[in-house]
Amino acid sequence: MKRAASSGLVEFGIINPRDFTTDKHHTTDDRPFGGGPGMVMKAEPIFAAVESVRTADSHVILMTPGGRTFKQSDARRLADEQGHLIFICGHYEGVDERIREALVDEEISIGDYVLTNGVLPATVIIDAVARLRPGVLGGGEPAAEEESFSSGMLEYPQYTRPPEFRGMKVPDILFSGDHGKIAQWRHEQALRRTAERRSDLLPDNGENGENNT
Ligand code: 21W
Repeated sequence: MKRAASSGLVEFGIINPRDFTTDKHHTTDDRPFGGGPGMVMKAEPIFAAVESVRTADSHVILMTPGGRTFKQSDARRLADEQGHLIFICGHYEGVDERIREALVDEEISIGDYVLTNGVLPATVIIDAVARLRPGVLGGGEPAAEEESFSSGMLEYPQYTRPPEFRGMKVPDILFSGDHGKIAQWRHEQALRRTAERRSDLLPDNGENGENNT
């Protein structure tokens, strides 16, 4: 990401809602109306912060445990967005609902576990999206997307030198020079591995809507 930013392929910025407060103590959170535990992020500083950077075509994303779970298909969709992506990272118990109502285009979670805030989730998404932008991945690969996830399956087993390591041999087929057979073997391996570990990724599994391809 650092290299991509230095090369001008992507651009990152961070803004702090605290810098958009108007009170003496720079208050960004407050107690929930109706009572209950924890604190809620106030609407005004977040509106002011987002409005200081957004443009007509900005896409505003709220990182929240209650959002839709992030998928590779979302990474592709967000990489195709024309304007800036703006990530709101909540702290505390959540954000004032009016932020969702009037500021946010979509809500995203990265999975079913509890973190302290939305900063790591936003960084995960930024990485997944930025590497899909033209020129970012580099390294000669025509498509970083080509292999593992965009085919909708897990990776096939990969080997490099040496051909034997601590008695463990590289499968003979990979030295056969028969690229058709190698491709077929890799496909079988990927299929078997996917069926064993992640049958939810395979077609005909009903809930395949947010999978890859
Ligand atoms: C954790 C916020 C728990 C809120 C009403 C009253 C962003 C995240 C987060 C956090 C709660 C993501 C509630 C996966 C995550 C994030 C901080 C609970 C309950 N509702 N993806 N109290 N996991 N986490 N609020 O934790 O902001 S994306």
